[in-house]
Amino acid sequence: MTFRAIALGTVAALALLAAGPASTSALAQEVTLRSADIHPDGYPTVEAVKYFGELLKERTDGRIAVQVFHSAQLGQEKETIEQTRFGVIDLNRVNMGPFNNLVPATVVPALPFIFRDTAHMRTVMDGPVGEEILKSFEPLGLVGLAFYDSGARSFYNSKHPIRTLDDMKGLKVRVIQSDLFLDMVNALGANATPMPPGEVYSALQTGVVDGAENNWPSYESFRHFEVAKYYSITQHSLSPEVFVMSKTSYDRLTPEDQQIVRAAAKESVARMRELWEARSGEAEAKVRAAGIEANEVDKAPFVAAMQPIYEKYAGTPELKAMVEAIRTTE
Ligand code: BDP
Repeated sequence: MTFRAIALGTVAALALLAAGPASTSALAQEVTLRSADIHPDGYPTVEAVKYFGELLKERTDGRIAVQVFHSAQLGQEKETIEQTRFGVIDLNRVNMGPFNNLVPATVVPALPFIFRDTAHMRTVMDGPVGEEILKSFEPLGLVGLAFYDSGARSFYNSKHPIRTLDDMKGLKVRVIQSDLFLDMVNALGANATPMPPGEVYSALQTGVVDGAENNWPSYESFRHFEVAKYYSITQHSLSPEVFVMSKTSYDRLTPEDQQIVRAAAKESVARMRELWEARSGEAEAKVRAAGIEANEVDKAPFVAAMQPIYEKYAGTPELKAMVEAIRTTE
């Protein structure tokens, strides 16, 4: 035996001795799952995932914990999606939008005016269509766990209120990095510019873009209301949030723990809905008090202009059936 081999063997033996049999097995079982979110601490998605973590901890007697890295600490959504696919990040809360180019079925709930209202969206996402979409993440190396509310997305900009399609003409509008969002906005006559959310504030400030589109809580928490004061209530997309787990991380869990994870994620949905309702009202009140100008919009011309999107993005028999299933859901 060479000196090097003896030395290494000794180190290994000492390490085992130091750890002791009891603590070795406890260590082997304890895991902290790392979860990504671009939103700040306190935002409903961040709090819902923390709640999921509390449920996990409780139900596994502390063996499984969750740490939420909020405020894009782990990167912007496109990057964290990649890292979650390859198991570098265990969990991720992202909008459907950044998944649109990767998972065709995620396009459907993001389609313009597909849902009649939030209640309709919830019923659909809680039902068989939602289950089918959650399963569609598997080929990407992800386990779809749950959908979270994201309200309705509307346009805002620094130039003028949007009342008619004419007001969209030539407007430079930031969109999610998704071909669907790009085409949706171009179909209205604007010039869409895909960009990660973290770059939008300065793009609005410097005039690289004139506007963007988002729900009240994001408009408020990204502070876009400071640099784009015209908020026009088009509510063109109710694209929900999705909570996914890396398949690599999921496969490391026992079947029992996998069930605990799935159930806890589903249970966090109700908590998320309460948090969302409260935050939406607060965010809207806050930006209105800050002096933004909000206006209602006659949606009919917007609905008509966006029709071609359906053929292009949901033209396959499977996706057409999904659209039909949504339309006929009471
Ligand atoms: C927010 C979503 C977030 C998206 C962001 C965006 O919660 O996941 O990244 O919109 O517009 O509403 O990029």
